Amino acid sequence: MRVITFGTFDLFHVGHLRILKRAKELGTHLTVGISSDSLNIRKKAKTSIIPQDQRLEIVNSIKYVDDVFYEESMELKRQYIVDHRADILVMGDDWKGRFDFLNDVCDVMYLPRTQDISTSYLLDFIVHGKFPKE
Ligand code: C2G
Repeated sequence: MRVITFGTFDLFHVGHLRILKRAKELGTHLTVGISSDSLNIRKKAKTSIIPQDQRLEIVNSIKYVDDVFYEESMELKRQYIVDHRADILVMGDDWKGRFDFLNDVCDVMYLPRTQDISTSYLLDFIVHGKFPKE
């Protein structure tokens, strides 16, 4: 089974690593679409800290990952799934329900996020010296 997932993977942390591990365990081949810098600005009105070529290089070196490409547009998800012959789309449950419309081309699964770590938490810690929950 071929699995595909998408993400920015900015300030790569263990939450990112674990979703890639769990995604790979659902099949035998994992493709990862790395949100391009321009997509991030459109999607989150945010510039990622780590540029796209470095984010791609990091994710591509993870042992669970077989293939990477740049996700240039949210609207192209169906095309990416078909082009990469994916049987399963995996997303974190922060996206729950948002990609159900793609279940005519693949199984759509949402996995629980790792608690208490995220790029925003890290940034908050760097900027304010504490995690949001403290
Ligand atoms: N993630 C996680 N646990 C965390 C943080 C992130 O499981 N604590 C997961 C997210 O749910 C996502 C993946 O790690 O599946 C990448 O996270 P982001 O870089 O924040 O991805 P995002 O910008 O939401 O991009 O087309 C959709 C997107 O490109 C998803």
